[in-house]
Amino acid sequence: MKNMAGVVVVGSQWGDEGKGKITDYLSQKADIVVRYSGGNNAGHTIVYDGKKFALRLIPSGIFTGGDVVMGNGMVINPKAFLEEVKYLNDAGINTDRIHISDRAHIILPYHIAIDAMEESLRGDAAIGTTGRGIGPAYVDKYDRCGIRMGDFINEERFNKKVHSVVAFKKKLYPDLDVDADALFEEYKEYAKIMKPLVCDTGAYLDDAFRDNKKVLFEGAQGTMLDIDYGTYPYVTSSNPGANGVCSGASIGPLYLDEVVGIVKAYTTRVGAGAFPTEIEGEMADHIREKGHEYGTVTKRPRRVGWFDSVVVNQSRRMASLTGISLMLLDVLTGLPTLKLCTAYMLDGEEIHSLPACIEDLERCEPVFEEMPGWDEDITGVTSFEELPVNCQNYIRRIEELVHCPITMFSVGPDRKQTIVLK
Ligand code: 2SA
Ligand code: MG
Repeated sequence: MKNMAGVVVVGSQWGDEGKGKITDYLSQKADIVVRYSGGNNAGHTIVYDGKKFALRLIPSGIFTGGDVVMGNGMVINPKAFLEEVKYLNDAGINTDRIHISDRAHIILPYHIAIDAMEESLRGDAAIGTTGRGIGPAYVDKYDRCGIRMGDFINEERFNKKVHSVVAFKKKLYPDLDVDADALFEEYKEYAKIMKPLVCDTGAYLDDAFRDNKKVLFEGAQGTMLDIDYGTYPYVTSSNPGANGVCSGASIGPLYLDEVVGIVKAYTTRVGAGAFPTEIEGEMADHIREKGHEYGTVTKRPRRVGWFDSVVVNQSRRMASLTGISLMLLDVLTGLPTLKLCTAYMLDGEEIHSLPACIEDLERCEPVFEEMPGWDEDITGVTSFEELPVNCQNYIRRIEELVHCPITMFSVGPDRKQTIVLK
């Protein structure tokens, strides 16, 4: 982080690139850390004080002592939020510094029920959602029947809204089993606890920027899960990339100075959907085990593939990445040959960006280039120069393919294992 005001950290593949780690690292220099999209479908793993923490909703910056903001672009499950607060408080971490947007939408049990119903109705075409009610909560937002934090913390308004929305939903989904009275009774108690944290976070951030505060925006998931430019329909229901920051935090684009793309040295995805560089069998199992590639929230095994520069290049374009942090390099140690996807072949033509239609993406054949791997243990290196030459070459080749400098790389979970390139 240079002399910046706003820095964005975004996942530049399908999520789980290690954003939590880099946000935690960069947030040491930030006054405020903001989440602007998604909800408890995210899973950010952070090692703090030698202990491993998994966060779903609360920004990773909670560990560094600054303020954290949960922006209007988020969908927040109050119950899950309070569980996470308790989890942090039990570990001695203060959570009074959380600011929740009065415009953020809440997730209620009927969203979770609808998520499950829709996934089972989709059968073979199921998206493989995290089952947290994310999609249905965003549907309500855009259908203009969502309940926002500002309404939620006003008992009378919440009571009125929850009854009218539940009645509306029951007409749309006659099988929906939800009791508005019971729901109100339970959730009004959560609202009371959350009320002191709720404010106009857009105004709060504007004041902070004008006060020359340093603000870090923490993306959730990854750009390939973007509702507009991701691998639709196998995406999440928001704009998790840098493109979501302005709308999801209600700030203008000129406050953003740097966008750091978090990129794995290979590729993973959870859930269904096209994945051109996917590998299966022993090699995939090896990478999955070595990289602990299991969902933070759902524990689902992640699908594994080779590095895909078409994906990262598209993410670079969507987010105007100013630098890349290359993660989990150590996982590739010991592999004799590494493959890098440089383009796709579709109907006999070489293409360099993802086709819009999922059926076409499914037909794409990756064009691979091979590079020799390295055997040396790299988990203790402290500079680029200490890396084995084959590893250096791998990094340099990725830079060329994605047209973006690699400014950091990571060789293990510890803060010390994040190396900044000079
Ligand atoms: P949803 O629940 O509606 O957002 O699911 C839609 C798609 O988005 C994918 N998705 C994710 N992909 C990777 N990581 C995510 N977060 C958790 C983690 C996932 C977990 O960090 O490990 O624990 O399983 C995440 N959240 C959503 C999802 O797989 C669907 O493809
Ligand atoms: Mg994750």
